[in-house]
Amino acid sequence: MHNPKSKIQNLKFETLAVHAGVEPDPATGAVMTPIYQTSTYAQADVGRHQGYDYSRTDNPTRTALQTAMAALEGGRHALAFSSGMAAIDTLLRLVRPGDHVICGNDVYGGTFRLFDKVLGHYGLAFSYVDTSNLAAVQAALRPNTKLVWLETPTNPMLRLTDIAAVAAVAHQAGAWLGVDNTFASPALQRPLELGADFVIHSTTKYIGGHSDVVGGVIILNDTSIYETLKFLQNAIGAVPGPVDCFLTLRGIKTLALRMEAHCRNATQVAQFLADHPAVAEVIYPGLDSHPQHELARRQMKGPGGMVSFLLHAGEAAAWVVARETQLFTLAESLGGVESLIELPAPMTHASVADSPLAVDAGLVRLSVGIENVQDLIADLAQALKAAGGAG
Ligand code: P1T
Repeated sequence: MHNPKSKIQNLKFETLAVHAGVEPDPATGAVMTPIYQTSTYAQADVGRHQGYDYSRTDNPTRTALQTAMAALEGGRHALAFSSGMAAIDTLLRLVRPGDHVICGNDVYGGTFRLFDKVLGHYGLAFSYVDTSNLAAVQAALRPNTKLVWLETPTNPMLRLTDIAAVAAVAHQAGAWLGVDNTFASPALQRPLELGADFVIHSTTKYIGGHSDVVGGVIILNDTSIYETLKFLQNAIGAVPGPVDCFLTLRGIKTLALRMEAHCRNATQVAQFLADHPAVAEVIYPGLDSHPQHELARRQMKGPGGMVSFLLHAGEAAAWVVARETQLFTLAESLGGVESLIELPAPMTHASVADSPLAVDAGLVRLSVGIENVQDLIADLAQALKAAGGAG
């Protein structure tokens, strides 16, 4: 079939987002990847099939999503999963009992829960350190450290880690570096190009972009580790269904455009909050006041769509703000076109309570959407006014 895409080299990110993984369907010429809603495939003879024998093992809609994600992260291979947690869990099967993992001390509550409450029981040891402090990472490395795991920006404190610097010290110690790139997306940051061994995403967030699908993905370059992970993907079976793969692929096409709008709006929202008398602290990598503003400029193409803040009046006022916004929906998750607000301590990070990762009870987290920013600011202004009496 005529396929002009293969003749053009070094496609830019916006072009990859639209085209990567998407080829006219060989059976019909359908321009959009069909939803191959099938569990199994007819075989011409015993063991003789067209590359697909069972949909836990492989499915063409999933193949298209995996190809697209590998291209977007600049990696050789990608594997898709039924959730971000399933992707992380499958990746952690590379680590064996007796091995040690260094994990950032500010990560999604569910990641800490998986490490601390599930995998810890299978003989894996975890240390939680501030990975933005290179000396702290170095000090935590042990002879049996197999993996350094981090988010940048982190959830929910939006701290950054210098990926290239941590990759160098991890590799010197014989450990892998895995980066959860969910908050940045490959439109803003490509960790494999900075030396990371694995990138994972909760594709539920910016990759899908419309809050209508849950999924995860691992991207990597090493072909022999890919073969192991491909074996694990099939053996464990936490795979996404074809409709979920289709929805995620559709979201990807506008990723570049959406991330520009998220960054633009979040920058203005962060500035509005920083100037507001009720607000004690705004955490946003795009503000000069962010302690790693310089690293953000160097490592990321834009500061992202997530903003966290604290109010002078504390936790009670934070609850009022979260209740009173109307365009910002009070909900967990992030990265969709619509704006969301939440309080990490009692919501997304409830599982880190009473741990060294505990989050300030008054912290408010915004996922700034792509609506008109004046409407978003007006919504926050009225909610902050309503919170005026609280505290
Ligand atoms: O929800 P799931 O697709 O399984 O992804 C888990 C996950 C992994 N990594 C990061 C950085 C995440 O933020 C998440 C999920 N986070 C939320 C639901 C949240 O509101 O923070």
